[in-house]
Amino acid sequence: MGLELYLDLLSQPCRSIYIFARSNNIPFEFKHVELFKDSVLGRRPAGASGAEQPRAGPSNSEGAAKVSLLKKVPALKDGDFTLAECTAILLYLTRKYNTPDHWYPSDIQKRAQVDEYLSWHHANIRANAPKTMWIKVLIPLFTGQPLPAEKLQEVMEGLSTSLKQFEERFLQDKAFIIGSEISLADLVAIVELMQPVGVGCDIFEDRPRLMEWRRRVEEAVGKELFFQAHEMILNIKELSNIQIDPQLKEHLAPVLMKMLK
Ligand SMILES: N[C@@H](CCC(=O)N[C@@H](CS)C(=O)NCC(=O)O)C(=O)O
Repeated sequence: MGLELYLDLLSQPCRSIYIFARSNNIPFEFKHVELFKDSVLGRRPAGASGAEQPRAGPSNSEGAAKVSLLKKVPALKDGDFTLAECTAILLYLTRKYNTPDHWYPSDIQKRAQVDEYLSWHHANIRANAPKTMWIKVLIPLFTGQPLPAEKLQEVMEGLSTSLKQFEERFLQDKAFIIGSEISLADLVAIVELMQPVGVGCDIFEDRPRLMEWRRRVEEAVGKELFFQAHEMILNIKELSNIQIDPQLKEHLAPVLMKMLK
C-alpha cells in the first residue's frame, strides 16, 4: 500500500503538505476529508475510497479519524505507519523522499533557522491568522449571528503585530526566510497567510515586502499548483450555502465562540 494523505484543502496545514508533495512529485493517494461537514472527524459513517482531486468524491473522515491519533487533518498513512501533525509529516516526507536540500537544509545553521521559524509560527501567525476565518465565515455559519466589528479589529491588530515581527525579524530583506531559496518555513507561513485573504482581509495589500515574498513563493512552487491548492479558500463564500449537520452545529458553535474569548 502506498502513501495516503488525508487532507481538506480548506485547512492551512493540509495545503502545505499538498503543495509540498505535489511540487516534489511525491506519489500519494489524496484522501479527501470534508472538514466542515464531518468535523470532529469520525462522527459520520465513512464514504467509499479516496478521491484523486479535492472535492471530487465522498469524504474520508472516518478513515482520517483512524489514521490520526489526534483526530485531525492533516494525517498520513504509509503502509502500517501513521502520522499526525503538519511539521512532523513535512519532515517525514523530506527524509523519506530525499527532497532537494533547500526545503530543510543539511547546513545545521540554516536548518536551525527553519526550526526557529516553525517554532515561532505556531504561537504567532498560526495563532492569529485563522481567527479571521472564524469571525468572517465560521461563527456566522455555525451560530447564525455576525460578530461585532470590534472583534474583527481586535483580531486584525493581533495579526498585524505578528506580521510586523515576521517581516522585520524573519524575512528582513532576504528573498526567503532562510536566504535565497525557499524552505519549509516559507511554505508553512504562506498557507496560513492566505487564510485571511480568502475571507476578504487582504493582508498583503499594504505590505509590499510581504507581497513580493508571496510572489516569490508562488513562483518557487509553481503558480498553477499554488492557485489550485488555494482555490477552495479563495472561494470560501460558497461555504455559506452548505447544509451543516445540526448535531455538528450544536457541538461547534460554543467551541468557536470560546476560541475567540
Ligand atoms: N497542529 C496541527 C493542527 C491540526 C488541525 O488543527 N487541524 C484542523 C484543521 S486546520 C482539524 O483537523 N480540525 C478538525 C477538528 O478539530 O475536528 C498541525 O499542524 O497539523
